[in-house]
Amino acid sequence: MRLTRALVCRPSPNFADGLTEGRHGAPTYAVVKAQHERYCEELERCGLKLTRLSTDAHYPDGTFVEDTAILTGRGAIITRPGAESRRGEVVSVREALVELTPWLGEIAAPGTVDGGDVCEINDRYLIGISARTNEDGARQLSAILASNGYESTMVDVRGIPELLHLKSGLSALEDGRLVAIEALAARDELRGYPLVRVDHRESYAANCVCINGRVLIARGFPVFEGALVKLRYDVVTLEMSEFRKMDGGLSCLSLRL
Ligand code: CIR
Repeated sequence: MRLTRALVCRPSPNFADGLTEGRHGAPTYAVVKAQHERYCEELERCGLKLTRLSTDAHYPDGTFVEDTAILTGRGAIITRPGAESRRGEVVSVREALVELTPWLGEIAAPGTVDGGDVCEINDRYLIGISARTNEDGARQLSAILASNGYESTMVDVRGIPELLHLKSGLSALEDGRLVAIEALAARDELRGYPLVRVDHRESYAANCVCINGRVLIARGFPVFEGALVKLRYDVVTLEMSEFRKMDGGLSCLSLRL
């Protein structure tokens, strides 16, 4: 499906106050801004028109817009983020999506879902159960998807401590291949999909994004980049160091439709 638009949100000056396990040090705001601008330029180069949500200092994690909604080809679902500090982020996303999609579903309490736990491949949805997405939220999401004609499968990732979200270790490529870290590659739920496996030393790179024939990946992961090039993907690398420090990956910085 050709994508035409993306929602993004500039990082707030208090970006460093967001949630993080803190394994990679503290981000530098000037570099955060520059990396985000470069990311936005690349989305535009892929043919996407950007809707820029306004930055709100109440939500230092607000730049990770992907967690606030699930976009399908037919409509969208507003999530209820698992982290309480992030719940209010959905308000501005809902306002923007009302104009852009035919219908809006919603996850209700006590369910929680983060968009980072939802991976779409060929109109089927893999829904991660994680520290952020609970079983109730996953069941609600699955029911909304089913009533709109989409199948889904739950993937419990709570036993994989290095994963914040399912998509921290899994991405879908446009031709039906999945990119997966070793800890996910052997899972039954992924059986039948051709896989590009990501070596554990490069696991951060497994979160990547396909847009209109190009694959955007994090810079600095040569083995993974080489594997994609060998498979003839059109690869673009982006510096993501400052977002990684806040446990965010490439996909989390936009909602694409
Ligand atoms: C958080 O912990 O919620 C943010 N600091 C990072 C969220 C990253 N989102 C994503 O991977 N989908």
